[in-house]
Amino acid sequence: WEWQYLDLMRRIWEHGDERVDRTGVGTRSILGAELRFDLADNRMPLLSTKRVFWKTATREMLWFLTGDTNIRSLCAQGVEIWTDWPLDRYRRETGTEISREDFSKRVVADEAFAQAWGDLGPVYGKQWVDWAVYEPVAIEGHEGLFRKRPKGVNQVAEVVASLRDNPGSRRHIVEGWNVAELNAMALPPCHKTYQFHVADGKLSGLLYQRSCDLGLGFAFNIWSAALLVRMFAQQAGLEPGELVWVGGDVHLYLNHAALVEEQLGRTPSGAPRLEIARRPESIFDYRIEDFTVVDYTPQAHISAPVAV
Ligand code: THF
Repeated sequence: WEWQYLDLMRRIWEHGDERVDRTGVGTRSILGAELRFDLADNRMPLLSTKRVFWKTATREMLWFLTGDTNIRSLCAQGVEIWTDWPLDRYRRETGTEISREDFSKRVVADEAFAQAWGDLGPVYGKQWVDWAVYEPVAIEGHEGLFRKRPKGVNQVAEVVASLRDNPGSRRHIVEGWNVAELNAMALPPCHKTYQFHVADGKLSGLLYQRSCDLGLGFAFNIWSAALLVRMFAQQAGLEPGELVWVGGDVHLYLNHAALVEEQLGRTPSGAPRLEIARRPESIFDYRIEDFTVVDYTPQAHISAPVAV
């Protein structure tokens, strides 16, 4: 399967439309791509042509499932993949020179600071487990009044239930793109729509990703999507089926040239698998210790800068 990825990378690098993007870094970009991966035998789409820190991606996924949108608990676990956005805002709004390391330390040590500066707004976790619902209030003389329900929609819990109760449904969807709240998010969701499909006792998943940083984020996004399918499958008593990844704007950042060249020169090898040690009570009870990857012998990590 990894050849599908490398072929896509080559195609974009050679033929993508070059433009200056939101971040100012510049990309080569195409619209529309599809990759397919068979999750049978616990196999996982973990790139072998560079080492991918799957535990970091897994911690991020578990953080999404808690509904948390503050980077504090990530930083406390040494996960810094979301730190650059709050850091950027802090530097911009206060004019303070602070290193990423010091910022992250302060977020962990100082709760009030974390509350003021560590929140990303209503991003993935919030939308997944607590999508805000407004209902009309009937007060005479105050028509058109709405109030927010104390608890929003838990899309994740609802999908687990619908997989069990109505497997043939075409509505097993977890959606991150809450149009009315996009402006309040540090970044609108990239991996915005997950859809699940049951056939023959197997659970397949489709991720529609509107924007994909193919050199950096993709490795995380495809791993996490597969992980989510595995957790849903286990919770619903189904075997893992297929993962379908669909990209919208799929791009390579121009400052990833060295990564692209290095990675395209490498040959995929091996078939890593994910073992899940136990079946937790619910989809919200997984812990990092539950996951073990076996048969993963990647080539060296290739570091590349993230565009903020
Ligand atoms: N913005 C951009 N430009 N690219 C992205 O991939 C991206 N994301 C999230 C939100 N905005 C994005 C953030 N996710 C890394 C990985 C995922 C990220 C952000 C950064 C990263 O730096 N990975 C390194 C090292 C990881 C580590 O420190 O352990 C890597 O080499 O993989 C995509 O969802």
